[in-house]
Amino acid sequence: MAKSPAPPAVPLTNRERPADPKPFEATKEQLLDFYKHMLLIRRFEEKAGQLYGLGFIGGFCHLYIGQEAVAVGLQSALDGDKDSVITGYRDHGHMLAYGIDPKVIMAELTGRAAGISRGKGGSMHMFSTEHKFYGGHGIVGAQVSLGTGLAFGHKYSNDGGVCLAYFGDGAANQGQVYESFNMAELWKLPIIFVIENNQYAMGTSVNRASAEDQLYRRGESFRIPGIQVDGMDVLACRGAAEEALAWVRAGKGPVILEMKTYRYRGHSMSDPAKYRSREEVQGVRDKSDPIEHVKKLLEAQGVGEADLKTIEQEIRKTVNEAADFAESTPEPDEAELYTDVLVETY
Ligand SMILES: Cc1ncc(C[n+]2csc(CCOP(=O)(O)OP(=O)(O)O)c2C)c(N)n1
Ligand SMILES: [Mg+2]
Repeated sequence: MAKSPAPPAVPLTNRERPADPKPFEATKEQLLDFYKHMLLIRRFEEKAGQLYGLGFIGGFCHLYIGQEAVAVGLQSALDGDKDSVITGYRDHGHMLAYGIDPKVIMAELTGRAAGISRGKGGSMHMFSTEHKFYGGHGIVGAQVSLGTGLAFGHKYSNDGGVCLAYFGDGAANQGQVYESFNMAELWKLPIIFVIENNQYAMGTSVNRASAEDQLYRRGESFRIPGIQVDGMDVLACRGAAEEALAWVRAGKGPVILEMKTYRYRGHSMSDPAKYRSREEVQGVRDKSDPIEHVKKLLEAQGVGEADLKTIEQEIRKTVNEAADFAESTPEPDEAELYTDVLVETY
């Protein structure tokens, strides 16, 4: 017998969804704060790239240059006492956005005892439980399930917190992401799924790898609303965070934020970057650099060249001090090989 046609799906537009975000109306002080944080991430990452080249940093190292507005804009909206964050291996910027001391982050990169994971995690495995920052993960997509667990924890203990789980456009094609979406919506978990769509997963562009490349729609079959955001504009990022947080805090379940961004550097320090042209990268830098954008807004608000230069000098000094510290502070004691190792079952 022929099947009767399925009833038409309720279009998502008829369901309640978060309000369309507006650009955040920042005061001059807030704008300066965004600028300083983004510039710190940029200069820190440039220095990390240099230290890698000099052999001070071993293993993998993924830089966040170009994506600064995402972490700074979103995390500036969080409640530091309650909310949690989890991300993948491109994690230095997310830590700096919290205001964590650049020295302990750089010392982690160089594998020193003073590093934030005591030199045993390196670039991809940084944690700060003090800030409710749960890493730093090298398995693509794993942080989405772990983040869903963090959100379950927030709900279970009724602590009012929201989890911000960042992942990439490549990770968005991982199976566990969709198992997580299902549980998160089913149980109305307090989580914002942040897809940092920097257009590439290693050397594969999002259009080449994704049947649905409008990634904010990836939650449709789970009834999770999605919002596409200009991830090169820190005010748009903050504005989107405000709407997403209001929705999630009201107990309405998860939201997906697709942040349209771009990474200027290779996937990692060992990427030959043969899959895109220099012109493509330069074009984005020239047209939509997130730091230049805020610099122009500050200039329009009367912040002079001299003030901007002073900020730049201060940040360079901070980063140089972090690098000096990371090069000279001691490596972990050999006995550390036997600490933080799980030997029991649990
Ligand atoms: C489960 C798993 N598969 C493959 C890899 C290898 N790998 C590391 S990063 C990466 C690309 C991920 O790209 P994306 O999610 O877009 O994040 P981005 O690097 O752009 O931040 C791949 C395939 C991995 N680490 N884990
Ligand atoms: Mg990517």
